[in-house]
Amino acid sequence: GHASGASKLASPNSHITAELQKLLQVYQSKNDTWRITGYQRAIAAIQAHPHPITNYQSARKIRGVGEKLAAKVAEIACSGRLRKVEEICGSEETTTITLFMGVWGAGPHTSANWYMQGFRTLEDLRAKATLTRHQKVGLQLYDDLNSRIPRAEASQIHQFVQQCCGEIRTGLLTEVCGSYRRGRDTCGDVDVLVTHPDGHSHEGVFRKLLANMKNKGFLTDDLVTQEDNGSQQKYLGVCKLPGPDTKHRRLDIIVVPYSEFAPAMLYFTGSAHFNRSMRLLATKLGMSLSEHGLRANVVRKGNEKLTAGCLLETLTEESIFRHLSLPYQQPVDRDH
Ligand code: DCP
Ligand code: MG
Ligand code: MN
Repeated sequence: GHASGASKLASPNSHITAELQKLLQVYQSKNDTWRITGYQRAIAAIQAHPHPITNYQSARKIRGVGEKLAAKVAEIACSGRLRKVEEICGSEETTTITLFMGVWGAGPHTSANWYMQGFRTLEDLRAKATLTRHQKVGLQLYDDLNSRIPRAEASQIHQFVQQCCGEIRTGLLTEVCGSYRRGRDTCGDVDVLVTHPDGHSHEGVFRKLLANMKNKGFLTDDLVTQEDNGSQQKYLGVCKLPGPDTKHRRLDIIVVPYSEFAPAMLYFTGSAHFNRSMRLLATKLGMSLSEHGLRANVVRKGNEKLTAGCLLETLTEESIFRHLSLPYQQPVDRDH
């Protein structure tokens, strides 16, 4: 029913999983696959647990939580934190790998490798590391790209994109999604969705829009130029508003057909964690949710889909919640 569905999205144990997530990140940076799998499984199970976990016994009852993990869960439940997290997260290795992970395009694997090669500073990377094109951009713009974007500036960036849209075609619809739409005061990047309500005039917009924004000097670097995703197109890049004192900012743009507007907006608004919960719920109901749409009567064998199911009509975000028997959640309530 409604209540049980909603409780799956807002876990009473998120303070516990948040702390375990930090340990998971450490293990990811070390490529400790055994622990990574164990932690991911346990975190998912704790997140799905409908009741607050307050002691060792109740933690131990959860599938995937063994003795050692249950002791950690109990410590967090009791003291609000984990001593082990503080020890490890303060080490030189972790601090350095975290620094390296701030280079756009460098994940935990690459960062750990750089550490193993003896690099300790961004200077070391500049001078000695083998860098991809993305990582060069990420390193060059390290400070800019690692500073949060104030909400007002994110809005200006959106307006700039909107104006560029207006110059190439009338009637294009743009929405800022991501953390901005969830009401955050600052954003990591700006996520702009572009579509056209007539159902077909979004076609050809992607290339024209990028060309227009490049002409203006607004787009300064491409990270992922064109990621075709079915009928949707995605751009990841760097922009800079006109003026001497403006910073380089990460900008993501997706152009989608109007028929996929609502599921695309739901996806692009996130949070990523909210999306995972919602997709998991859809799966449990024999449906399948993606940025393209919601499908019903999907038959699965394990993780494999045996039938594609049938596409449900999803003209609005509200309709997607309704199909899943969930009460509607405003974007600000999806920020977890
Ligand atoms: N998204 C997702 N799964 C991912 C990455 C992204 O579902 N692995 C979706 C949900 C995100 C949205 O795309 O909210 C935008 O991605 P961002 O990386 O821009 O994340 P946010 O906008 O949520 O946060 P930030 O302020 O860091 O940009
Ligand atoms: Mg974002
Ligand atoms: Mn983004």
